[in-house]
Amino acid sequence: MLRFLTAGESHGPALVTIVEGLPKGLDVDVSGLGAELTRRRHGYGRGKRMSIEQDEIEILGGVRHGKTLGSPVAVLIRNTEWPRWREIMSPGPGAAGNEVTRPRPGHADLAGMLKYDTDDARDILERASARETAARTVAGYMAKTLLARSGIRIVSHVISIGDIVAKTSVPEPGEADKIDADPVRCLDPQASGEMVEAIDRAAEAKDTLGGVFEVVAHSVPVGIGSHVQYDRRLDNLLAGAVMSIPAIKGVEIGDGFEIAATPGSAAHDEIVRVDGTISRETNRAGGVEGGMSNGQPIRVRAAMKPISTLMQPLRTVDMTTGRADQAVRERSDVCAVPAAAVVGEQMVAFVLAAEVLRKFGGDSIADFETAVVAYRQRVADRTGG
Ligand code: EPS
Repeated sequence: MLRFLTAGESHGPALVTIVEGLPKGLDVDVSGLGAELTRRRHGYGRGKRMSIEQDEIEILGGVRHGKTLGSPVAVLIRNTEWPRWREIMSPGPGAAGNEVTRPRPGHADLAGMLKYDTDDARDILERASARETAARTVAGYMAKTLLARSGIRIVSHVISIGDIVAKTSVPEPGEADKIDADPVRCLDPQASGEMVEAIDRAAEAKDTLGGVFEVVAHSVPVGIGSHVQYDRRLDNLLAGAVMSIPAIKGVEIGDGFEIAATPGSAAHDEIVRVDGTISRETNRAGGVEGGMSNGQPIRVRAAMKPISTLMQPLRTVDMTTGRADQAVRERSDVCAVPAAAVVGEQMVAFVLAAEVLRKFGGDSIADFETAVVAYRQRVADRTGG
């Protein structure tokens, strides 16, 4: 079973990721990890910290001479912000300061203060921070490396920011660099320019913006996931994993909500035979039918709410005085949809890696590859592919 855990606070000394269940012999190196972490820091609309911060990575276990050992892989990402927070966030004795007593509507602050019985929402928000997604990216990078060995490629792009909607088609893996080069990771140049302007306007108005991104997984073999139990359905696993990204409020697979308004005759992907090969002309289902991959590209979209830290704060109540007040202001991002799309890739990659490993097993990467190749061949023999 492939699994990962993360630990660490946003302004604590470091983040830690432990990934267990990877086969032996997978390439893992600090420069590859670093490049993936850099992709997540980019994107127009992010706060100052993202330009200051360098993700300092150290592999602590599970890797020898650039390859996994089959044992748990542990990775440390030092927070370069830590020296400024040494006293306030000290795991040992320290000095109080910068307490957050005025919870932000939309953030974990209030529910966390009540649940964990604290007057300082910093106890909550330091972990609820999007910083944690850097640690997830470590796990996602390893998942992607494994998926690449089975021919699966993942790409993401931004569909909308605020009310600006891109005119785009489903991106191919070969377009990944072009998407990364765009300031908002959008394939429609006109919409991209308008998104940047919308972010500038929001920043000026001391406001924030959300949006929608899409993650696409190419060349996923048919039959990943299963119809037999609710917790083995691939769409369940994908939706849950993507929904777990901070600030995500909606997830759809394929044409999702749009399909609900479409008659059955126009909602499905007819099965056709072209030059002897069984295939589909459309992909409304987003590559998943009956809880299993169907061999088409898997498309997962997510809606991100606007960031809840506002420079023009909303109304709240100070939890120490009980009086009406304004929510706390903290340095934050104006828009993090482009970065969230990169995190979406990580979560989709992790779910797919866990499910392909469940199907194909293998303690070594060679065993894994042999099983994948044999299965793909069997399916191709049946479908004429
Ligand atoms: C965040 C606020 C900002 C973001 C941070 C998430 O950090 P800071 O409070 O230090 O300015 O930059 O995102 C990250 C640090 C990251 O790595 O994604 C928040 O309040 O959630």
